[in-house]
Amino acid sequence: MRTKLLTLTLLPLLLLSGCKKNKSNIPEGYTLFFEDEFDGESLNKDIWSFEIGNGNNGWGNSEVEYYKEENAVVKDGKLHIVAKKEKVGDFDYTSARIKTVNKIKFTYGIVEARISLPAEKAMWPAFWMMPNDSTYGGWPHSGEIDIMEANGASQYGTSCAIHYSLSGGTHTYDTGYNNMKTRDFTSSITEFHVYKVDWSEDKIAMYVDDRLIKEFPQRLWSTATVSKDTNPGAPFDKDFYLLLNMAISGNYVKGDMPNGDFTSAEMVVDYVRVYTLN
Ligand SMILES: [Ca+2]
Repeated sequence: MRTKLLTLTLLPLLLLSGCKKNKSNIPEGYTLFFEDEFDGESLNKDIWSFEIGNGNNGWGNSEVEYYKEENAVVKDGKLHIVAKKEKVGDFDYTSARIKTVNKIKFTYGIVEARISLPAEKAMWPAFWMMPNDSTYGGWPHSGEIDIMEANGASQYGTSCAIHYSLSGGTHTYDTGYNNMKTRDFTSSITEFHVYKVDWSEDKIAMYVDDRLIKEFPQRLWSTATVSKDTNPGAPFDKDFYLLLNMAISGNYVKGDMPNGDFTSAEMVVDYVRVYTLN
């Protein structure tokens, strides 16, 4: 029901933001549920909310940036998430992190974004999804879907992952790695690629430029708070929302810090689109 209401609310927005561009690309059997082409002059706050600051212990990951609104810039039809050497309080770096919590949320669908990433040490850009209501409990019990993460020091690699909990309560995750060099790509993460998840009751499949990187079947995942027998799709059977951010340093890049001459780096997002099943 919630999904239907949201679709109706978004209809004028979809018309305005130009579904003309990609109508022919809608996967068969799917409907365009949401898109942001970043055609305006600022971030649409009916869609996105900002996260500000450094969270708790660097957002739980020992990240060193301070997130600000000013570091998310919309221009030339694209969103630029700018990581900078810039002092704010005790922090030496700034960046941006945005999310659609309580605004764009859905269960199952195809989610994709066209993104270019900086090949810059200590940068940790990500396109991911978190549970809107955490029905199964706090992280990791309600799950996390990482469509794309990258370590800026690795110019040809991105990864994808799902996080969840085992019956005893332990956090666990499964990952897939995309090496652009060994997959016939001639380009690096700095060029635009489409990062995509096909999320259904049966599987979560991750793609880069329509090449399958990893498929996570339902039998893999679980949550400690409900039985697999009664809730086989849990925790990935509830509404999730979208996030885009670029962290600096942190666990994923093994605590790497930017080079001494680092000034700024950009993660550029051309569009984000969500298709849901008819
Ligand atoms: Ca665009």
